[in-house]
Amino acid sequence: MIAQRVNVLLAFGANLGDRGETIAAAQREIAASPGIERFEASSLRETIALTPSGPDLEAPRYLNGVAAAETSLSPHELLDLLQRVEHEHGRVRDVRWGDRTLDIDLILYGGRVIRDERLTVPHPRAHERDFVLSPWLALDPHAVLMGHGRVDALLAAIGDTTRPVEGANEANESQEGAGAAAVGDGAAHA
Ligand code: A4P
Ligand code: MG
Repeated sequence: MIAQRVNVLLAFGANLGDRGETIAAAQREIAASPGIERFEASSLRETIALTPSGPDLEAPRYLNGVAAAETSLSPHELLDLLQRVEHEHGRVRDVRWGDRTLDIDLILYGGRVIRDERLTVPHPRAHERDFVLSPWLALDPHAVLMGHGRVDALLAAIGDTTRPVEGANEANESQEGAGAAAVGDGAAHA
């Protein structure tokens, strides 16, 4: 029997260490993992650190990006993979929303709504975060966030404070629209 594959959207963030290399290495590991297919990463954006008390211009800037993929993993198997990759990159959990070498969030898992002790999906704060919406829109101009609507409209409403990564060359730029099929069908429109 062929395992059913589900469209997922992952978000990556790092504000300590070699941020770009950490995210790139994590993405390579996830893309090569069993149960992950058609992995498609956005370009990265330079973003202002958001803390529980608001944007912090003094904190180290983040690099953020998203990736669309198909998976035959269950939501919790996928979270296990994401947390294993975070851990391999030295992620230490201490301060909530504190500085980190790598954070990987599951934004969407097909059309599923999940609320248990380990997972809340769709991610409850994605709709109000330019550092998620901006790279997602670059990857998929037609993206829709389940429960909230079109990503272009959401981003226009909150404003985009993110910036392209300085010195990013064309190889780092997203392949515009390439992720549309992976995220646009099912996951995003469910
Ligand atoms: N968890 C529940 N739902 C999910 C999900 N959809 N994806 C649980 C991933 N994990 C999920 O996460 C705490 C617990 O959330 C996990 O054990 C998992 O079971 P964590 O990564 O240890 O802690 P955290 O990331 O500090 O907390 P939280 O609430 O997930 O924070 P966010 O929402 O991820 O925000 N500013 C900029 N510019 N860029 C950023 O990327 N990120 C954050 C973290 C804050 N400020 C930022 C950025
Ligand atoms: Mg997190």
